Amino acid sequence: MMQIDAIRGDITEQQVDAIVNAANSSLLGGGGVDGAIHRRGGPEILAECRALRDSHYGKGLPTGQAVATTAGRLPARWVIHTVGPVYSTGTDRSPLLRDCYRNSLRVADELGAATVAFPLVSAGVYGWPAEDAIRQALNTLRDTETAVERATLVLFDEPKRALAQQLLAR
Ligand code: AR6
Repeated sequence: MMQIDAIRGDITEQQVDAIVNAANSSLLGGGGVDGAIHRRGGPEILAECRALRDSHYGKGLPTGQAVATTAGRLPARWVIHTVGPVYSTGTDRSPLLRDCYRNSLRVADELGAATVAFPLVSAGVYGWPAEDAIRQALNTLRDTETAVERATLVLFDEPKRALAQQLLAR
C-alpha cells in the first residue's frame, strides 16, 4: 500500500522521482507553484510543454488531466503537470480535483516513478478552500490503485501542514 505523508515545504526542492505542477491548461507557465517550477527548473521544462501543446494539446490540457515532462534543473526527475479546477460555489467541481490526483498517479505509474510529491492543487490562485482541498487530496491518494510507493503532500505553510497531519492521523 502507498505511504502518504504531509510535510511543510517547497515543492521545487523535493528529492523525489516526480513532482506535480498545479498548472493551467495553456501549460505555458503562470504564478504560484507553476511559476516556481519553471523559474527554478529552467527553460527546458517550458520547451517540452510547448512541444506537448503542438503535438497533443492544441486546445490546451483539459482540467483534471495530467501529462509529464522532464524536470530540468530540479532535483526531481519528472514534472507531472495537472490542471486543477477553479473553485466554484455554484457547481461541485471536486470530481475534477480528484481527477488531478488520480491522473497524476496514473502518469507516475506510466513513468515508473516510485516517489511523488504533490502541491495542494487548486488551493492558491484557483481559490479552493484549503481544508476541503486537503481532504480531497488525501482521500483520493488513499483510494487510488497505484504502484507508487510514497506520495508526499507538500504544504506551503504550517497551519495547512498541521491540518493535513490531523486528517492523516484519523
Ligand atoms: N511549493 C509548495 N506549495 C506552494 C508553492 C511552492 N513553491 N507555491 C505556492 N504553493 P497555486 P492553483 C501553494 O496558486 O490554485 C498558476 O498561475 C499555495 O500556497 O500554485 O492550482 C497556474 O499557472 C497553494 O496552497 O495553484 C494556474 O494558472 C497551492 O500551492 C493557477 O496558478 C496551490 O496554489 C493554478 O492555481
